[in-house]
Amino acid sequence: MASGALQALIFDVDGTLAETESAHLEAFNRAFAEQGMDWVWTDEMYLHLLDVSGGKERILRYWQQLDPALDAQAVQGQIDQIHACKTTIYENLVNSGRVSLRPGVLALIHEARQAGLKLAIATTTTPVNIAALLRGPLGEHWREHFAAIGDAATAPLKKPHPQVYLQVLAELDLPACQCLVIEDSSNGLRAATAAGLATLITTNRYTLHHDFGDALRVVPDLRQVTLAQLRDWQNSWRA
Ligand code: XBP
Ligand code: MG
Repeated sequence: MASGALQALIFDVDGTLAETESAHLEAFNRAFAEQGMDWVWTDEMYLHLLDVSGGKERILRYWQQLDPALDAQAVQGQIDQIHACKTTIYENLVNSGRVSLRPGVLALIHEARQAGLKLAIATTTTPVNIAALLRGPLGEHWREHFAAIGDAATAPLKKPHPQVYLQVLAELDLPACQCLVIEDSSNGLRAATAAGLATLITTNRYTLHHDFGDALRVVPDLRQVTLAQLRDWQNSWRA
């Protein structure tokens, strides 16, 4: 196998494997109500709040916008409680069939596995959310499809920090030049690029306006994207 040949695909989760953010938004608002907060995030607000990766970090940023004098440490316990409530609601929404994989995702996962590539996940979301999303389309043994998973539990420094991508590269035991990332957001692109990784962007309504200048390519979704196409793009990027 040529030294730089494509050996692994690394998938982001939210917005990439599936368009999850409207379900996340509903879960945040229902958690606020259950926790007695009079907050309601509109879709427009959430479009901007998504500039902050990580649900807990997003709640803190919003609270600090409401109260610039907020003592972040003093409210961290309450944020953790709100976020735990949100995660339970989100998991139930996904388990109820609210979210499906984006077009082309499952086909590419199967094609890559059949071609002997390693698959990995690098996300800022919470581990239970990954399981809830993938158990349906990939079955109970969904975890076996992935040689490495980096998430909010393994990488506390959230995108655009490269920590989760550096962790996944180490776990894959592959150089960045033999891997390709599939992402949806500028934070994700920045994190992957900082880890030396070529990144294909699949856009969605929450990220269409983002700066994707450093992307290998930008496509609307994976419907027209084959493994051969990814190899070509990755070879051109390495050249
Ligand atoms: C997107 C995120 C996550 C989700 C919410 O993750 O930034 O925070 O919006 O999930 P990805 P949590 O890196 O997969 O695009 O509330 O579990 O953080
Ligand atoms: Mg994403």
